[in-house]
Amino acid sequence: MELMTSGEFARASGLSRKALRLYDELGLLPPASVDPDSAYRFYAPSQLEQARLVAWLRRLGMPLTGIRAVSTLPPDRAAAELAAYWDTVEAETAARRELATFLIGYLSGREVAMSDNALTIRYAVGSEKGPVREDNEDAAYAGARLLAVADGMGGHSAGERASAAVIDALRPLDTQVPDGELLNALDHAVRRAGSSLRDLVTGDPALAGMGTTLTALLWSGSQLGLVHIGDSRAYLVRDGKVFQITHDHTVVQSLLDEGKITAAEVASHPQAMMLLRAITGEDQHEPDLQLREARPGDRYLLCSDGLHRTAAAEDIAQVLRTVADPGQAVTDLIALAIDAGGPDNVTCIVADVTE
Ligand SMILES: [Mn+2]
Repeated sequence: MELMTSGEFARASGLSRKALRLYDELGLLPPASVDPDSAYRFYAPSQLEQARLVAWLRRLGMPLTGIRAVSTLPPDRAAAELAAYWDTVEAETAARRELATFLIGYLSGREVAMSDNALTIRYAVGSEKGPVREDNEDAAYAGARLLAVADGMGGHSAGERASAAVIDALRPLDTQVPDGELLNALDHAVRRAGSSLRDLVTGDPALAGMGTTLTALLWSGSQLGLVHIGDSRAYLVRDGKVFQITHDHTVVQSLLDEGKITAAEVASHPQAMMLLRAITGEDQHEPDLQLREARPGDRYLLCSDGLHRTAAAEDIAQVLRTVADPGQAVTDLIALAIDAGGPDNVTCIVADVTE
């Protein structure tokens, strides 16, 4: 068989000699022979088809390892490999398109339309200072895709500023977040919230010691991301049963978990109010993150400790099970806390999942 010089082969294949040298270096198209003295490269005419295919696959953007595999296969198997490669590209592109659309909405603060055959939520929110406290340090947000409760602490308005800053950091998430990104988006928002509290303390050292809890739910399709830090709570009502789905980050809860105190001793414990984790201006505490499946008929309650420390668990459950309208349920829950003396601010969000 007559070999072709690299110049002849370049002309016949429509590729430059530079490209042929590159393909050789990359192991995509080794020459049929190389002169040991001159290092000139020679190609077989039977390599022309492979050379043209390599050039096409490069234009397609296929990675080198894929090109190496496909370009040496018989045509029917090469076609099948290529089809499989392209399916992967389209799936990845669809996921990236969703992520890009979300980021455009997130950064611009504008809702960007995406296909959404999701479940929707019917929600209501309420927050009361109560008769004892001078200020309301709780903050809440309720929107079509995001529900959040934050309970600030720090005194002299610092608690109010902490809870408000954290809600502000969460608010841009009330847009369509791709379901694969729910927990990333929540984690990112909590880190942003921590940074904004650090900035507040740097700007005004009198705010040192400020902090806040955060319990928030973020929806996408039928998936639900939950972020939680501190002693606000989330409950799920499903099939008539009430489940607490967050774990308090408190000293007493960990003593209870370790069996060192009993449930009856929790309320009267001297460290009953002390948090182990919160979003603060000083330390970066890790939030709990959970991914959950939402079902039509589910009901969620988010509340600050002003409800669950003050009202009896069975009374809260009774309202959640029997009061169908979310707005009325919020009113009734807040009334439970106020009727019990309302020693703390009380904030509730009730959300029903519907088709
Ligand atoms: Mn509170």
